[in-house]
Amino acid sequence: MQRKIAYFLTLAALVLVLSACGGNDTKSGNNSSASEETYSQEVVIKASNWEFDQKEYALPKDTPVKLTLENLSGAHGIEVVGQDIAIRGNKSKVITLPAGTYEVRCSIMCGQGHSDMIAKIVVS
Ligand SMILES: [Cu+2]
Repeated sequence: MQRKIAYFLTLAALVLVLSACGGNDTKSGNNSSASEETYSQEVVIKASNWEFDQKEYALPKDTPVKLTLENLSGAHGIEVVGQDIAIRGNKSKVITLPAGTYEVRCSIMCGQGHSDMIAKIVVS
């Protein structure tokens, strides 16, 4: 009888240890994805048919910034010319740029005004 109790206690302890490990795994996973999302500010670019809400967007240099594209009308994307930065649809991306002026264009063929959808990102 005592052996059976000892067996169950061991089993219970094992289950506790295993579930604790599982919990830690999930936590560390969350932490690492959170650190990738660390940024100092968010810049929202609003796109509609067929323009961006601003001609220029100011960003701080060498600083992670969350760049968000919001489609108010139509389906648009953005690409930063000469950089490996592209966002399609209503999404965000954390980017870091050195000082400079960058051209932003719509990256989705969205209709007659597509080629007019150009803005600047000024990083300083
Ligand atoms: Cu377009």
